[in-house]
Amino acid sequence: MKIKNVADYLVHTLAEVGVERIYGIVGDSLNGVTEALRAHGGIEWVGLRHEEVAAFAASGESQVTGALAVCAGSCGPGNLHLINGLYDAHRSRTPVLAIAAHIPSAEIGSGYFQETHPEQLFRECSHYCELVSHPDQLPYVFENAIRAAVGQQGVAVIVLPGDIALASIKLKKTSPRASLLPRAPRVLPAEQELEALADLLNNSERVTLFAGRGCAGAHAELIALAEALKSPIVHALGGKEHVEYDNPYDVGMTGFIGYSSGYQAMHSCDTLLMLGTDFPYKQFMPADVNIAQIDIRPENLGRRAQLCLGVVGDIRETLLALAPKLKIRTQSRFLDDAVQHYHKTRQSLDALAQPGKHAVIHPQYLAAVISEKAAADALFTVDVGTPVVWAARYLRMNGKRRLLGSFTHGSMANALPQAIGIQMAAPQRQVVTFSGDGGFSMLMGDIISLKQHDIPVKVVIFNNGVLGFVALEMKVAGFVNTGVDLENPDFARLAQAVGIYGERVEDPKALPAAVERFLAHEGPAVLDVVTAGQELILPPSIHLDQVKGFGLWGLRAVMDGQMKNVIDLAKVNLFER
Ligand SMILES: Cc1ncc(C[n+]2csc(CCOP(=O)(O)OP(=O)(O)O)c2C)c(N)n1
Repeated sequence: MKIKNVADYLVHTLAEVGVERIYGIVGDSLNGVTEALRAHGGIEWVGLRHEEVAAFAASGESQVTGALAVCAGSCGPGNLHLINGLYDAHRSRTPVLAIAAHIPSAEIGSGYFQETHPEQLFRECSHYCELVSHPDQLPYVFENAIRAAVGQQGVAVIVLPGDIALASIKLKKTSPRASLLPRAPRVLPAEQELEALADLLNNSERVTLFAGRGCAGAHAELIALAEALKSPIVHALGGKEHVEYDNPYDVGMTGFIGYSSGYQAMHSCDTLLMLGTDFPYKQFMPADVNIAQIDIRPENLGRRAQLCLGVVGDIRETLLALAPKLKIRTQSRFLDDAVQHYHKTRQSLDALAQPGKHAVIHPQYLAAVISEKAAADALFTVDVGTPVVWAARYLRMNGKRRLLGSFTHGSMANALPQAIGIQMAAPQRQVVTFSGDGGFSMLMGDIISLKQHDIPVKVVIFNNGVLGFVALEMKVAGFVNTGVDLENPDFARLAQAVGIYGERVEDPKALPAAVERFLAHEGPAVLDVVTAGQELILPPSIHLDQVKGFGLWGLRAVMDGQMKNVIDLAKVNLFER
């Protein structure tokens, strides 16, 4: 390709770092870039129906490939629409480059048509965000952006006025790939830190491990640590896919959507070791135990609980170096009790995931059926709302499956857009969403993109006719439900109108066969499952101690002085079953 202008050079640089596609919506100010892509021919333009979807798609892609993904929007409102997906990508710490096309450079500051200031707007959701106002800023601005996104794992934004994109350029070569894509360093704590950590663990009677997404790639080392210390392992949601499988030390989750076994294991230990987790809810952290933390980011240490020791290190590297310093414990009473508690909790959770006696589909059952029938290496995305809860509790991970969501930013409507990017990057894998009816309908315009680009994502809609998570929050806080009802169309017929497979299920008996048909369909497909609206997140048999100490609504309600509400909700749940 002949490099004539800034846009050509941008495309050439992106191809050099292995970018295969750009998600976005075209526009006048982007014409230079789209024309350069057309002329180059090596990078696909994936035109979508909403720029937020483009940013989420790039985020989904980069989270499964680990490589840089790219999205683009035209000037003003075009790139402004990227912002929520970019926040999600940045807070998920995944490398995404956004090209924010801009108004003509000579008009900046004149109150021009569509004028915004993207370099200010995207500052907070990026590591690097710069305006290109002269071709001589290249190659540095492009290269700096790529290195920032990849090296610091997050978003970089290039703000590019349409006229500058078309400006001539003399540069012909970019820096080689090795200099553009910095690899993560090996980060190992200093020897004295490792000694201090080993001392603390060796001198504790009951150690609980609390694992987050920073444990990715450290499954074997974590299990070895639990074996040496005879420790239960609790996980935060972000740790589920990396920690829960093939794990005899697993005692489940904690947090607002967690359950009692996870909570108790963290409160009945004498030392809690946090590993690669930035779990946000301080109120679930024990106050009167020793807490140590290992994290690759120093700023994460101690920001959720008071630590007796904070250690900077990569989890796998640190655990490998720590292992020879640990005394192997033989006494496993604490572990056994925690595991037994988990098995009981698990039984009560699994009892809820049955077809039930009435003609209503419980979302737990739907989640369990999908988990059973999906491919062994399926890639799941889950919408914020109760779909996250059902996925957290009923999706079985195995080290090959992945579970992605908007777990840090907490945005609705993430599942379908992220699935688009994931499926584009992994066309041979089965990609399944757990979509809320609220979340799906927020960005559902892009099922048209599934048809247009033949992206075979499988969309499961938990159609409960309500913004369910918020409805529950309102009940627990003692508010009358307001603004939560959803009047939905038949989403299966909507999908059919778009030209893709759509099936609606209302009868629990029909569900397993419908799920099989839906998953076996080769192209994009929507399964609209009418689920029970009033579903509790708390198991149905509530004991006073559970309500007092454990479980989302129990804990919250006690904090809010709303015990009566919890008991009322439990009655609703029992009655409905
Ligand atoms: C963009 C955005 N808007 C609003 C919220 C607040 N919120 C969190 S969950 C939720 C309800 C989700 O409803 P739905 O997708 O129908 O799933 P459900 O909880 O009913 O299963 C809302 C409104 C949010 N997290 N993100």
